[in-house]
Amino acid sequence: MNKKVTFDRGQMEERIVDIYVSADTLRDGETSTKREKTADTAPNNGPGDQHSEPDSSGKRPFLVAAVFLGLLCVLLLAGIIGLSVYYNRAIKDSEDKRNNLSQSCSLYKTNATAERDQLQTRYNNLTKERDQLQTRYNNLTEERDQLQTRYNNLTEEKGHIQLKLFVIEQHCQEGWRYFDSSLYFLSTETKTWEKSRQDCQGRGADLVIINSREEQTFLFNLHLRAWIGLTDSVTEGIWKWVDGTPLTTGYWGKGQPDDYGQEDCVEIYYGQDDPVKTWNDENCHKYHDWICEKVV
Ligand SMILES: [Ca+2]
Ligand SMILES: [Ca+2]
Ligand SMILES: [Ca+2]
Repeated sequence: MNKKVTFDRGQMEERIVDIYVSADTLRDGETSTKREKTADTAPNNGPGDQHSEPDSSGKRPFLVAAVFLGLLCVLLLAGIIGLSVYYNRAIKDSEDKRNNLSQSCSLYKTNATAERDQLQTRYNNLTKERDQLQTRYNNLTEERDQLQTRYNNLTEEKGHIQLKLFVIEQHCQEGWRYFDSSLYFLSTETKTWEKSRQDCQGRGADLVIINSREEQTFLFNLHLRAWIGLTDSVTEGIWKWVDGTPLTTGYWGKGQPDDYGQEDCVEIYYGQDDPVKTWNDENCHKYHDWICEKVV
């Protein structure tokens, strides 16, 4: 029995040994051999020695675990410290980048503001220059329009003058006289006042109307006794020109008009010394030369 027990204990110890061998496979083979020898000699020892060996081997796993846990804790602590350092460095780098970015933004904002102010100043100057140019353009446009109007008027006047010169030249070739914008036809025969007027109208004119002292003098210097376009045949004493206008200034000769024997038509004659006192009212049926006038 004892052997059996011992044998059984031996088996048990062998199993225990096997367990520790498995746990200490990383240890060297010498130590394992010693344990096996010890297990082989264990049946020769007393009961007290057989119980002390298993107790010493049973504490080692816990020691290994403690060491392992300690190492694990050290590794964790080192990892935490490393992460903390990395985190702090990352935060510092981030703050540095943010500060740099903030400084860059501030500088960019300052430059952008200065550039914007310069552009605004240029814009204001260009706007002012544009307004001045617009004002000059408006003035030049107005001046151009005025010059264009003057040019048109001068062109029109030139046309009138050319036409007037053509008419004057043509009439002068036909024996008419020109004075102060009027053409005068001097008859070469005698007729009554009414027939004389019809002759003038047939020439596109009428008996002369004396409008000024200068015209009176001009006619006086022609040394003619001739009918002029003045009559009071409608109302005695109310002298009117052939265009219907009333007489305002008359160049009557001395004692005229006298309506001697009903004289209702007027002649100009040159037998006086004073050129502005040469008119006489005369019988309209008498024959005299006549003077036609055409205003050009
Ligand atoms: Ca006249
Ligand atoms: Ca009369
Ligand atoms: Ca008379």
